[in-house]
Amino acid sequence: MQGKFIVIEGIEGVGKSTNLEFIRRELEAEGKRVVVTREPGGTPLGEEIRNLVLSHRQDGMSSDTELLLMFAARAEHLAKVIVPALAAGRWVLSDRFTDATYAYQGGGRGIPRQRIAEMEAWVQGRLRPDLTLLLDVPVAIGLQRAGQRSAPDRFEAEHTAFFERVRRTYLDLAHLHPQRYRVIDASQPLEDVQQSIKEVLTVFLASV
Ligand code: Z5A
Repeated sequence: MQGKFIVIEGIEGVGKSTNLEFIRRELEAEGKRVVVTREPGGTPLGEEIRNLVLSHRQDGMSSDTELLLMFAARAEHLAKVIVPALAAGRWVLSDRFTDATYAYQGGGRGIPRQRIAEMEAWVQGRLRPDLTLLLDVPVAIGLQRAGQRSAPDRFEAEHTAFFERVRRTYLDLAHLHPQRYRVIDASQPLEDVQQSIKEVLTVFLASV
């Protein structure tokens, strides 16, 4: 049987990495075989692209170049990891996917939505996540949580207004795709966030 594709999204610092392991454990406790992966990245080539797009060596990269690199990494990720895993009945749990492109390159950089939709159709065909967990926090909280770490990468160095547009785009996407989106208030204490995630997973698992 085909596996399921779950994606976790949100602005930086919302707690995606923190909650990824929690979700993996919940799914494995239900007997699912889980592949945990991330974007950009998830393959050797994709990780090289990740280094390119995050690095300050590439400050000034054009928005279209950035868009194409995100989809190049994604094409490799789909071909080498996501599609084979789903076909083998595994559940794929990804830290970000194409909605990050709508949010960052679309909302953040201003690339027209239609152009991203064309690339999405070309690279993915009809493959979309079965469930998207959007961890939502006000930008100030996300930046404050992320700011406790090392030097900011090329995206993290953006201004608050950029992240406000990214957050707005994610919330718009959740409104546009209510069948697969679940929005979690990630400004709550971690135990409450994980309780909310658990409730969403319980309903999802019962529905598949
Ligand atoms: N990008 C793009 O532009 N286009 C695309 O198509 C794709 C990606 C796929 C890399 O992503 C960049 O790529 C990203 C968008 C771009 N840039 N940005 N910004 P990434 O996902 O690897 O990087 P990130 O978003 O910067 O992730 P992050 O900063 O590591 O955030 P996180 O994983 O969501 O947060 P965390 O590390 O789990 O938590 C941050 C801190 O908060 C940590 O100390 C936790 O202990 C703490 N935390 C977590 N939850 C809580 C709660 N509930 N309360 C209190 N403290 C908490």
